[in-house]
Amino acid sequence: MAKIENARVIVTSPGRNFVTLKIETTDGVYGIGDGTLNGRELAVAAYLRDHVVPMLIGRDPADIEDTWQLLYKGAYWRRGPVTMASIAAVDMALWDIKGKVLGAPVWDLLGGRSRAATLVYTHASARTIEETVEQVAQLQARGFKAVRAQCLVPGIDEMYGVPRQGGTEDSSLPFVETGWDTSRYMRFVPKLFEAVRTAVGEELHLLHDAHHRLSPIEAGRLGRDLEEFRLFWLEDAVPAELQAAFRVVRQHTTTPLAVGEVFNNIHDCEQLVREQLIDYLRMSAVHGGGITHLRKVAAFAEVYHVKLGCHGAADLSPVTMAAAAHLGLATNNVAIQEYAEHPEQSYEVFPHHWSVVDGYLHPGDAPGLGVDIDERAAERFGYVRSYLPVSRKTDGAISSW
Ligand code: GCO
Ligand code: MG
Repeated sequence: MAKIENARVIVTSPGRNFVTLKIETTDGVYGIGDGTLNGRELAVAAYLRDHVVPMLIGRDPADIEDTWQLLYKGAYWRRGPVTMASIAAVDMALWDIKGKVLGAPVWDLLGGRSRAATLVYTHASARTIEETVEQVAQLQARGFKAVRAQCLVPGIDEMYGVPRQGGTEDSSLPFVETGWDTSRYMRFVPKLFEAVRTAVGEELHLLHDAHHRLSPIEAGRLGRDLEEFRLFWLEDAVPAELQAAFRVVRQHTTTPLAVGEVFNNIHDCEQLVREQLIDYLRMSAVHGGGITHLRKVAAFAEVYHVKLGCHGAADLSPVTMAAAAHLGLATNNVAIQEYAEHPEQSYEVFPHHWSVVDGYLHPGDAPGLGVDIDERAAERFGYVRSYLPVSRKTDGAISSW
């Protein structure tokens, strides 16, 4: 029986920070998993190094479910993004190892193909309606079938989803303070989608992310105002710590609703799914406890006609994108996958077999997850302390970013 001989945490910043766990076995096989938690990377690195790795040494890498249960129940302290991202890193690495040992891609181990490839959506984001429309049209011309549109609201200087003047959107110190004004936003977004829909026609799927900034009744109103533009989804309209809040939103609009990129456990969405308050669940493999847990979440959601459209921002590493590609191919109720291109240097650090072609994500046929880490390249990009922006309303009160 092979044993886990060694496990190492690699923190690297090829354009942005990524936390990767590399597990090596006595048979000379290794696997990698993503544990990146944007803005809190070192908490996961320490949790893994100081608490998880010592528990792994000597275990059979084949027993993925048992290891998952050990790390979840064995910690006594359950859930939470740091714990679940750490478990995810171990889980992905063990699936990677299992695939390599058996000579099969992970999608094959998960039950084989349930579709040809997974539909992806990518981002258009600009500072004016005209520029946003142009970007959406360019992405459509590049073959994307689904595009998320975000645009700066006139009267707000900087905000989520829009490139900052002279800088990247997030990850800086001192952290950026952006502004927020709900009334302006609510008046503006329907105008944005009217312009985009008129320009690109009926076929393209359009999405929008409200990034947790509305109250339930405001979200109901916005959803209703957007109905005529037939969005694929309105995302994170309301913070979902209070799952029952979505009852109000649901009562007021037929715009499909997506939520859950900050969820990390099946209990975070239990009521949302059971009461059919949402259409799409956004949990990802990295923040949702790995492939093992996300599969269970998908199976639970399938019973209630809820589909998966997993988080795939650039702060989720190319390793998580690999996990998403394998899950998407093998899981019937995966509807779409978010795809944001990573900084160029990160593909040097993480060579991979997954690809996005003509608007669809393919995992490739390599054994395991089909993604690697070039440790020498990783060493060239040291960790950079970074923070997500924060947001204040016009009266100075902190709001959700
Ligand atoms: C999305 C997300 C991201 C998050 C980011 C936080 O829909 O892609 O909202 O943009 O803000 O992943 O780290
Ligand atoms: Mg989002």
